[in-house]
Amino acid sequence: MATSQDQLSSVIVLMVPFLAQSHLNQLLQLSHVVSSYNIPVHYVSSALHNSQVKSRAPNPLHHLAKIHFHDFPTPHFVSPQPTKTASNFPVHLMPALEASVHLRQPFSDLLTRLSTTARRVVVIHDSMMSYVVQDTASLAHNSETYVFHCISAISRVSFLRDAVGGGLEIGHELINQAKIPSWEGFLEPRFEAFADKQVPFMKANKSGHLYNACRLIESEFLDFIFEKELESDHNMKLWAIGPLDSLTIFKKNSLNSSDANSEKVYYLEWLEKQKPNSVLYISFGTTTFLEDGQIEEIAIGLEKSEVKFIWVLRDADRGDIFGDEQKVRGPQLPKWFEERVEGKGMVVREWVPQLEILGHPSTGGFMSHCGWNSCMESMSLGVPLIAWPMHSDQPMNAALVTEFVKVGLAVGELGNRDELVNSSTIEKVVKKLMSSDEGDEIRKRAKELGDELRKATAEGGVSRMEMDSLISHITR
Ligand SMILES: *[C@@H]1O[C@H](CO)[C@@H](O)[C@H](O)[C@H]1NC(C)=O
Ligand SMILES: *[C@@H]1O[C@H](CO)[C@@H](O)[C@H](O)[C@H]1NC(C)=O
Ligand SMILES: CC(=O)N[C@H]1CO[C@H](CO)[C@@H](O)[C@@H]1O
Repeated sequence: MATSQDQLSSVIVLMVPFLAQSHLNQLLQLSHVVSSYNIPVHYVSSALHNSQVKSRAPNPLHHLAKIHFHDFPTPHFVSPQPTKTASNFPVHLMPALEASVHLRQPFSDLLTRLSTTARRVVVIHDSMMSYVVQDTASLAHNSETYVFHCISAISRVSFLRDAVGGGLEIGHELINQAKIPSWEGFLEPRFEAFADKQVPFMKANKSGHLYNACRLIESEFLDFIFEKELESDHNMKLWAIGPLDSLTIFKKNSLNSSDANSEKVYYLEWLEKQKPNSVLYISFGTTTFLEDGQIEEIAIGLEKSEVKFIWVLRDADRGDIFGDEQKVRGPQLPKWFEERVEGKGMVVREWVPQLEILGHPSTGGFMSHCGWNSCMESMSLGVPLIAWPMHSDQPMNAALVTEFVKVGLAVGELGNRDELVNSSTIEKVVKKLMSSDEGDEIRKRAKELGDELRKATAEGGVSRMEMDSLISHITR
């Protein structure tokens, strides 16, 4: 087979995501953006996780066809049921996350093969996949490697501050503020051990860093991070390419499921009938485990608030989301609940198109665990949040939303994770956001931010310019 001159003069991109839903999703979104510039994109993961990210993609399917998925096997891993942990971190996912190290050899083989077909191979990998891509520079001399950071800039700042011990060396007023939470206590040792395995391979042979963060929201935090990166290597290339969410990547209309499938799902149909801004959307993402007692407090609080709602109530993901175990129990609601709230609210137990719910005019608030994807989607769609962070970077995202950007309310004080959040706390915060003047003010700010973010990602906006700059650099 002859390799044409065209192919050799080209640039191809290999995306290497970490094997957790929120990470898989972000690099898939970046894949869509990069491929929209007519650059071939290869998405490299385990067969299981490729199926997972495709099955949950909110994007029209024909877009997925433009991306080359490479499905690699991983050894069998156990897929235990989620449980309550002291940190709230989903330790039950660790066997699946740890299986990622087995992608080192298949990735190397693929890289070696593809590097002969292009002028330049650009590897963009999750920071948690540094171990897997460690051989890139030695295997492919025409390669460049970029680290993709899936967390907000404020979370990264908190991490850097923790690393120097409580801000000792950081002579920066903003960064030392107590209202930026520390990561301390929000991870588990087993995950920290996994992250430590990445550290030796995080810095060497990297051409740059990409942050899924936006100057409009986090400019001071980004300045701080970029300054630190340039101090240690003044040639480092840095971009803030966020918000990378599907709304900003595809036109809103093409996310409208009624186009593809004329029968609207029941909860969207119900949403259609509600007043503007009257419905609270509740979802705690794919890694939150709630005890039955906590679910009951939420149920009582919601009923007492008399606010309309759509509550997505699902078990946390197992390591293998397609395994039979995933379907076993499901979270338990109090028996009385669904009958008593009939007409007032909906409990949904399936995977939902979150953007369609958030983008609907009837939706006026989002009670969220504050995963970074959820925060960006809510901010992009101008929906204010009730922040109920659980673990990892979620407390920092919650602080960003409530204390800095001021488009949300906190459900309560952090740090009381052994106690349940009681129904009266939930009732109060729900009423405050959904039916008070203060709530209306916050909603107004959220709408304005949504408008600005839409401009940022349109032609000439700050985020679009960063993306254009990244693309022209890798194709130079
Ligand atoms: C979705 O598409 C349907 C049919 O094309 C249209 O009637 C409806 O207004 C659209 N909804 C949104 C939110 O864009
Ligand atoms: C609910 O929790 C809040 C905050 O911890 C506390 O101040 C309040 O007294 C509790 N209310 C009830 C009824 O237990
Ligand atoms: C091929 C290449 O550039 N390898 C380099 C990767 O980084 C290590 C550590 O800095 C260098 O020793 C290698 O030469």
